[in-house]
Amino acid sequence: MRIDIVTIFPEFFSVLDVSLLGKARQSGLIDVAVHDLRDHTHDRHRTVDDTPYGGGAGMVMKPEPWGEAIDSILGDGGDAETETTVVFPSPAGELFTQATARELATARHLVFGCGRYEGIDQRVFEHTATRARVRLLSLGDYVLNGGEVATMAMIEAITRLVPGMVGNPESLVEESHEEGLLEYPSYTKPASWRGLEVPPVLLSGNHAAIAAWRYEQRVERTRRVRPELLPPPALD
Ligand code: 97T
Repeated sequence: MRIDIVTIFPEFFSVLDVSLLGKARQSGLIDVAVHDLRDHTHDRHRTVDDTPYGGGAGMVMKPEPWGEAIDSILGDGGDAETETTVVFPSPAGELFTQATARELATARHLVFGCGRYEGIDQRVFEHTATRARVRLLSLGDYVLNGGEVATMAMIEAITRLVPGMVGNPESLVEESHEEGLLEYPSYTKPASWRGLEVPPVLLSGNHAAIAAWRYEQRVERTRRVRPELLPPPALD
């Protein structure tokens, strides 16, 4: 998988070298390149934003540097690059979920465009959509200063699903959200700690009883903290 990141804070992504991703990068499984949006400006001040048409607070990112940066990554676009998905993290996007991560983990080429929070000129999305699949994706209902942190979270969620990334494939499917339920509570030794006991069923050696208890814990925890994840109750 090839990943290109466009940002005004390229140094932010240096952590990719030391994280789990570093190994995958070295092995050639995942190839990440970070691009400074300001390298695609041509004025003395390397300007990437301007005041919004129609007025209002804040600044909007200018289309020209984005156009050049996207051109340089996609090539000059003789053939429509259908194999590429360009992701713009945005509070106005559709929700990024485990299903989105699973889908994007099959892509050959992902591009992440990190905008500042006031946003990017709308025509950048329209123009990029003529060259690649474009997705505006939100991590959730809160506001960040820019797309960088959201991009890091999405890259981690996506790349850990790329075949060959995780040693034990079972550890991928059993985790929270993979079956639409939250994870069961985990315990390790000692069996008694500061007066708190590990649930006896986990020490019983009864694998069917353990599996049933864990499933019950997942359903109960999901009902308690994330009821919207459960299927609606039957009407009859
Ligand atoms: O708040 C943002 C600003 C810029 C880019 C993305 C975001 C965001 O993404 N998920 C939630 C908020």
